[in-house]
Amino acid sequence: MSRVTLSRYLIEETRSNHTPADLRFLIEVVARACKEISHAVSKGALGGVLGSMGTENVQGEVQKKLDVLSNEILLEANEWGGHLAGMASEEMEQAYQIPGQYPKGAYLLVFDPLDGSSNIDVNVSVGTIFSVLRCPDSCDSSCDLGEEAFLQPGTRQVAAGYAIYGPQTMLVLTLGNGVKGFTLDRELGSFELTHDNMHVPESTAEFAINMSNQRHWEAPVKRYVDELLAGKEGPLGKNYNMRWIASMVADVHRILTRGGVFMYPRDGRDPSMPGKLRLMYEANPMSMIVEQAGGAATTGTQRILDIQPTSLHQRVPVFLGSKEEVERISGYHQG
Ligand code: AFP
Ligand code: FBP
Repeated sequence: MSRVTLSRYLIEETRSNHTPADLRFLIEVVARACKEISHAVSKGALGGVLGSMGTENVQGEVQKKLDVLSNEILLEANEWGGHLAGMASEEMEQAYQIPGQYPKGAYLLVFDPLDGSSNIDVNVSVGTIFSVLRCPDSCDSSCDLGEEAFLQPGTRQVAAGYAIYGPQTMLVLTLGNGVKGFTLDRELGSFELTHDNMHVPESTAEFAINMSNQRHWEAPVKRYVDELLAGKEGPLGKNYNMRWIASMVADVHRILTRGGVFMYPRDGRDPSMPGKLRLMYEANPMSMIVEQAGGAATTGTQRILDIQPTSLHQRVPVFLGSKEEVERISGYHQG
């Protein structure tokens, strides 16, 4: 059987599902940037990319060299092509304006350039997460793009994906009709379709949560995790296994591959911080992917994709993965 590259997949999508040509171009450019990031990640100490920059991002987190480099790679790759009206990144306080010498396009690109950055220096999987929205009509080519243009619920995403830089580099993508996984062929330099129909099994026996925060969780989360830990002897009647990679990309990739539930709940320590994960850069794109793969994603009380964002760097509690488990968690929140 002939191999299906990302380019071929996108061209066929244009023909059969009328994916616009500029969206196709956008995805190709993002994929090329991810190849460059993958290359930098794989060089590690040899490329001088490990360690911190000594700066903090808008979230008050110490920036790693690779955080900053990946951000620059994505900005530079995407600013000139004429397909974007603007970009927003987890690493930048404000929206990125397309420089005046380039034309503007119909889309907005939102990304977390390097997710799981605590893993970089210890040689464990990291990733890039991205989300594509349409720019509201009110922003024409002459306007300076404000934060409001980006504040659209996740249901409006026209595409979402992530690249995982692990033993293999993969690009996982949804254009709103299922989830496809492409593996980077390093010799050819192209992403090849290897996972045609990624699907999250409805039920699971695996969960992912940072257990060190247990004492700060709310009652429904405590109850649910206690039941998981009780195993066969508990009310759920089966043994569960636990995995925590500290990179949402890697944890979600495992769930897309063999099922499971991923949780980053609200934390009682700081009432002004409803969870750790960012709605626009992490929760929305991952929720679209998981839903497109037959799973579910909620804050406990609301479907994540329905949230009307109020700010670019907003945080939300996240429970996503196998439907049965996510529904149980939602039920406990309602109860
Ligand atoms: P970064 O955005 O700093 O890379 O953090 C990644 C992340 O938000 C998410 O990918 C992980 O699931 C989570 O942090 C890990 O958090 P812990 O530090 O609580 O393990
Ligand atoms: P494999 O030999 O099957 O790869 O197992 C690996 C391993 O022995 C250790 O690398 C790892 O610490 C452990 O299993 C993980 O075990 P658990 O499933 O209990 O988390």
